[in-house]
Order: sequence, then C-alpha cells, then structure tokens
Amino acid sequence: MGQRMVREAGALLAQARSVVVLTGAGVSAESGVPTFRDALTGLWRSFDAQRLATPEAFRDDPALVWGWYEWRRATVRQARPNAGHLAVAAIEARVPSGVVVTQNVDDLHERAGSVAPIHLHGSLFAPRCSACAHPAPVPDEVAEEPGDGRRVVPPRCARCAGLVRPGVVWFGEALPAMALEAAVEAASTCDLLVTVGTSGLVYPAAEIPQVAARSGATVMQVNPEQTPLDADADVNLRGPAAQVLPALVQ
Ligand code: BV8
Ligand code: ZN
Repeated sequence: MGQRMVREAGALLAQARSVVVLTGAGVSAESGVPTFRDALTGLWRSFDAQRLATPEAFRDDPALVWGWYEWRRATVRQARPNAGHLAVAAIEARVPSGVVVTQNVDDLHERAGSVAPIHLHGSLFAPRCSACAHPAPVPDEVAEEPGDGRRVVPPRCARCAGLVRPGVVWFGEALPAMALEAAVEAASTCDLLVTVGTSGLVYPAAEIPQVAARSGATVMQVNPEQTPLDADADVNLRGPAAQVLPALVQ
C-alpha cells in the first residue's frame, strides 16, 4: 500500500464531517485476541464457531459453551487495546460526528477511550439469565485461566435460578434492535464509513457498508486481505489496523 494512498485516505478522513467506523474481530487481532475463526483452539478446535455460537449449542452443552466464553473473556482481560483501537478513538474524538459500530464482543474500544461504541453482537461482559434475562454479575477473573476446552458450569440466576448465558448475539438470534437501528441511522447519514478488520461475512452487520455507499458516503476498508466488502469500498487499504489507522490520523 503506497504512501500516496495513505496520504489521500488521511485527507479524506480530515475533511469528513461525520464518520462511522465499523470494526470486526480483525481490529483486536494485534491485541492477541484471536479473530472469530481463530478463537477455536484446544478442545474447541474440533468445533465450528458458527455451531458453538448458537442457542442450540448452549442448550445441548452449557458448560462447554460457557467455558469457551470464559476462556475468551480471560483472553480479553489479559489483552490491551492496540494502536488501531487508539486511532479509532482519536478519529471519533476529532471529527464533528464520530460513531464506532463494532461486531466485537470485547471491551477494547472502551478501554482505548471510545465513548459509547455500538455493540451489534453484544458483549462478553454482560452475561444474563437465559430464562428471565435478568443481568448477571461478570464472573471474577479465575485464578487459573480456563484452559483450552475446559468445561465451566455456568452460574445460576439470582432471581430465578435459570442458567446464566453470555450476553452475546448467537447465530440465529436477532441483533439488539436499538443497536442495529442506531448503526443503520449513522451509516445512512455519514459522509465517510471506515470498515476495519471484518470479513464481511456475517449479516446483517455486513450490510452496513452498503447502506453507507447507497447513501452517497465514501467507504474506506482497512484489511490485510480481500473481502466481499472490496466491492463496496471506494478505497481499499491493504494492511493491518494497528499500522494503517495510526497513519491515517497522524
Ligand atoms: C440473524 C457474537 C435473524 C458471538 C457473532 C442474511 C440476513 C440476516 C441473517 C443471515 C443472512 N444470511 C445468513 C444469516 C444468518 C447469520 C449469518 O450471517 N451467517 C453467516 C455466517 C452467513 N446471521 C445471524 O444469524 C445473525 N442473526 O440474522 O437473526 C433473526 C431475525 C429476527 C429474529 C430472529 C432471528 C446473528 C449474527 C451474529 C453472530 N454473532 N458474534 C461471539 O462472538 O461468540 S458474529 C462473529 O462472527 C463475530 O462477532 C464477527 O462479527 C463475525 C465474523 O467473525 P471473524 O471472521 O473472525 O471476524 P471478522 O468477520 O471480523 O473477520 C476477521 C477479519 O479481520 C478478516 O477479514 C481478516 O482478514 C481481518 N484481519 C485479521 N487481522 C487483521 C485484520 N484486519 C485488520 N487488521 C488486522 N491485524
Ligand atoms: Zn433468571
């Protein structure tokens, strides 16, 4: 990716009045948080994320699914926001209207200073009762990090004794309506949408760049690899977020 391209992209960003930054698991990769498909090591290696991140998997084996999310939460707790997250927070702070929309369930945008990222797929830090939806406390950091594949029996709800589940959106579950509406509203009124580190495979989140493009916004993609979003992008910056994003905001 040439210096000229980065300079031109930086100029586009500098003159944008309202910017939406849409992030996927790739923005946390350089913090050591595996992307969705890489989050399956150890016992989980034999599983397909799309099968494990489902209500059916939790119904059939709650301890396996809860253990996977405990392991992922432990990984996020040990991770630190990277230069990409910090640059996203800088973009948000600098433009007149900056909105961060994330598909990620980690809290690295918040820890990098992003004020109120829109979480389309929920959060590892918002467990709730699977029966009555009562919010449940986030379990303390376990002394020994749950190893790969360790089953962990989920806690019980203080109100109804139902099984506590992760506060994430599983495949086959509807996204939180308010979050999706806010994200679509921001994408349809922004003049620049920067999509970072998402494979553009998961719907309806993958439609957000198209909403921006159809509304006349410029779409800029940051990803080391090609994705289906290449077609919607006016600018394709082929590189890792922690390198490319800081170059855009300097
Ligand atoms: C729903 C939370 C309906 C859980 C996740 C059409 C319309 C609507 C739905 C569908 C549809 N077609 C199919 C569906 C069903 C399904 C779907 O999209 N399936 C796909 C696989 C085809 N969608 C759903 O089920 C959604 N629900 O539609 O419900 C409904 C409506 C009403 C009532 C009832 C039901 C729910 C989808 C949400 C699933 N939950 N996460 C958890 O995290 O455990 S999605 C999960 O996968 C992640 O959050 C992530 O968003 C997504 C993809 O994972 P990854 O590929 O790892 O991550 P990412 O996409 O970000 O890719 C990594 C990228 O980073 C790569 O491109 C890589 O090149 C890049 N990268 C790597 N390193 C770097 C980097 N980039 C920059 N810098 C780097 N250093
Ligand atoms: Zn309950």
